[in-house]
Amino acid sequence: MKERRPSGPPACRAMDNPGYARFFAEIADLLEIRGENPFRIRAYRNAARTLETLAEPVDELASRGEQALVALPGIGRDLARKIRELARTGRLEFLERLKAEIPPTLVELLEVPGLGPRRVRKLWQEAGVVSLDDLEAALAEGRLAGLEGFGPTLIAKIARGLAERREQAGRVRLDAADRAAETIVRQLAGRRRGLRLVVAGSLRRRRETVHDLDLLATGCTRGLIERFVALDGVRETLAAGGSRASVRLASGLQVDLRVVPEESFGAALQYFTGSKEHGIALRRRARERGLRLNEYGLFDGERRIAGAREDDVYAALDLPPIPPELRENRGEIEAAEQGRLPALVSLDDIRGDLQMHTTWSDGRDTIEAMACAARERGYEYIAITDHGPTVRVAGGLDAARLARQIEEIDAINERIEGLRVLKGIETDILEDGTLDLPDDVLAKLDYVLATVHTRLALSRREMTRRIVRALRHPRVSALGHPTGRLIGRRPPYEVDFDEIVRAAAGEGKLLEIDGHPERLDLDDHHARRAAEAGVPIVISTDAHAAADLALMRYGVDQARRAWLTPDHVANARPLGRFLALLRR
Ligand code: DGT
Ligand code: ZN
Ligand code: CA
Ligand code: CA
Repeated sequence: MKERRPSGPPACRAMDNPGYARFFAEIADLLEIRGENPFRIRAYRNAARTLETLAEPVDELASRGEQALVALPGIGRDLARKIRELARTGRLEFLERLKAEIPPTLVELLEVPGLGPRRVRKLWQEAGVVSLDDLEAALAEGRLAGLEGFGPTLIAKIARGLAERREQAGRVRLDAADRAAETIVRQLAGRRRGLRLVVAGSLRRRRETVHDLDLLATGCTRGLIERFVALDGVRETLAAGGSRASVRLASGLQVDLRVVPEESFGAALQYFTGSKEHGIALRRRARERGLRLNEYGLFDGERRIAGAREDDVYAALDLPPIPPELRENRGEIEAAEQGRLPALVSLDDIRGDLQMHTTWSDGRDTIEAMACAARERGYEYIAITDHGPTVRVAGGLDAARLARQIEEIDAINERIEGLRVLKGIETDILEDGTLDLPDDVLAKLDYVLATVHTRLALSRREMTRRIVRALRHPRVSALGHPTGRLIGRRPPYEVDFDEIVRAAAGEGKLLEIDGHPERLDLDDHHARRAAEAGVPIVISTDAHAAADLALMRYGVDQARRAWLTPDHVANARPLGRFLALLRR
């Protein structure tokens, strides 16, 4: 399911429903930090939830007048007026006044895992912590240990969260980086045949986040640097010379462009694709052969023996081409040398998508629309996995509605040729490891995806026991987004991953790579470990609209970084063999 994002910049034109919800959630946070009346706080939280999950655009309701808003659950006159103020102006005076009354850096503390408004208040009032820097200092000096409610586990979690935040700072998600790169390449090289402009760096390696874009150009590059720094989206030119330039986009993302001669293009591509560690290992290999490798080529003395093509650089070092996703110095050079490089799974191998939501819960498109989109992608099968009843804010299905959905899927399977729609559910794993739907209901389904959405703060032991119990449930097919992380926003929950892998292997269950670029969960390390232990991996999109089925490429990218071949991937199998896997 999708989750609430921390508040973004105030919108000024049309705002979507989650946009409205964020304002009210922020008010609730601020009131709570100030220690105000709990009922008042709850009223704002309820309003946020109502607005977030409303089927109709809040914009439209607001334009119809106060009455239309007051008719919503939990929205009274005062809230209705605030919603209309937001719709009109994109701002809320009340929120701005609240903000003015507390230190502005205080809200950043809310983004640290483990810190909610109540704890932030305590930090502020009792330890004088009003910023992330203060928090870091307080942690370093051991000053949090004295605070009531701040036990060693919580303090460790805060410290880890803070470190991760610092590391993540300034990194953008893979999908955002893709969009930025595609726009730039289209604008600069769109119809120019003689110009080669390609992406290198972490984006080419398909890392889940990237710090900056590295572009390489060769061929007809006259005027390219000038056109690059003058692009629409450029906010600032950081450096510009004859053969290279760096700019910062309006989004904050830095982009480096290097122009290289054609005879060096392959060597430069190899160098700037990285990773740094892979590059170092490769240059060592060159040195061991009495050669010298740099971004201009591979040299034997003064003579360039490779450089124009990347594959030639590897070949001259007695290696087959190594896919960029593997270039992290995690054994890929040894594997290449021994002819053991995996034949990585690719998007074309994928025959089905096994996690998606429809208008039955929090998705935007109907089952039929999802099915048609899947067929257009050439899939053989999909599973509809709306939420079970626990995720009420997402319109989760109870047994009665699920029964009706099953009938609808039967009817669609009658109508649609060439695609099988599997009946599924994303059932919640409750705190004790039981599921949120009864066994006889689950028994009617083809595919049961079990996931954790609530009570994420359990101890490692409790969380492990909870998930292992769910994996042992005879009706469960797979564990979805197994670690619960949200990239840049929430670290994985505490869990003994090896224990999860053992349970999945023992029970014949699948582990998922949720390919949504916000999750990519399992990540590359985890997925590799699971696959090596013999657990089949299922790659899905967690689509909330038909267009989201295209997110499959991100799941596949992550799978490739995990060294997975089609054999490791459950949904690279034809339907019959996929179903056989579930029946083991
Ligand atoms: P990022 O931008 O942090 O997401 O990751 P990368 O891998 O794109 O790193 P970046 O942009 O700093 O550099 C691009 C590539 O250039 C990097 O993967 C390898 C190469 N490179 C950059 N700096 C160094 C260096 O100091 N030593 C070596 N060996 N290679 C470097
Ligand atoms: Zn979910
Ligand atoms: Ca980079
Ligand atoms: Ca760079």
